[in-house]
Amino acid sequence: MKGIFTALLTPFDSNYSINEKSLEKLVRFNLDSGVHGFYVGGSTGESMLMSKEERKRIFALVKEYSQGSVPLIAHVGAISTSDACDMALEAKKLGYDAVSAVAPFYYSFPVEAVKNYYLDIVRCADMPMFIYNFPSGNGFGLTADIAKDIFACDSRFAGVKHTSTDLFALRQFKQEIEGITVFNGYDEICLAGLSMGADGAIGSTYNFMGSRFVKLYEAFAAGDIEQAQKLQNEACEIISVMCRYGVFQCEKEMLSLMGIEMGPCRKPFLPLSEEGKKSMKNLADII
Ligand code: MN9
Repeated sequence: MKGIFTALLTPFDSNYSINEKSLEKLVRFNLDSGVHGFYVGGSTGESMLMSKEERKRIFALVKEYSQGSVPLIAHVGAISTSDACDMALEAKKLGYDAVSAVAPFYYSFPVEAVKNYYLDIVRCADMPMFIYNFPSGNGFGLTADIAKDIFACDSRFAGVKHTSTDLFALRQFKQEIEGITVFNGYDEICLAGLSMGADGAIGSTYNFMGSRFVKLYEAFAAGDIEQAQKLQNEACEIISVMCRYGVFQCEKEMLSLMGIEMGPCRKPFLPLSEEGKKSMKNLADII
């Protein structure tokens, strides 16, 4: 697995229920834009604000809508090992290609507990596993030493989704763990991640600008750094504005303007401000 993977958003209707029609459109739109795979039910998909049953439903819908055309990674991370295992079993049953999980959070679990959590999931899922490293989101930072220790326990550990600006750590994962696949996690440093050895990138802004990042990925692979930088720099300008008003809310607004009704983010996310909506309108004209 490599290339540009969209971390799929979850469209909701005005009652905050999953909007299945829009999800189908979103999957189709992304396939048309050429992305190489989907990361389903991650942070971007608001999975932490959804029930286990809803998360499983999303897995099933995306599997159905994408019709086997690209690899699918199911994010099953949860605070509880048994919930994560339960969702991993479902992903396996549905024919997903891999699972991924953020470290368990809230109780500041010691490293040994985090390690056991990952081992439990990979054993019950019996499929390739990508550790989701998101230190600023959940307080647990994966180091190359910890990763090496975990990966040595089971050959089904496939890689890391590295949502961190620490690109030295990304390099160390690649350097110290043979055969590992690393996905860059912050879209605003996609090119930097690739240049440090990332095999691809998983991100939220690919929902609406997947084709731009596919071009960036291809330009980088072809050694056209100038073109890759141009595409990254323009993307950074767009992402800067989105960060100001709330990334997921802005992405949903942008897609709604593009014709895919995405609805609001679930509470406690704030609704997008009027100023944010205006900015998205202006951006939509130049994207
Ligand atoms: O999945 C996303 N990570 C989070 C990756 O949202 C935590 C990124 O795509 C960011 O949304 C994006 C904006 O900061 O890079």
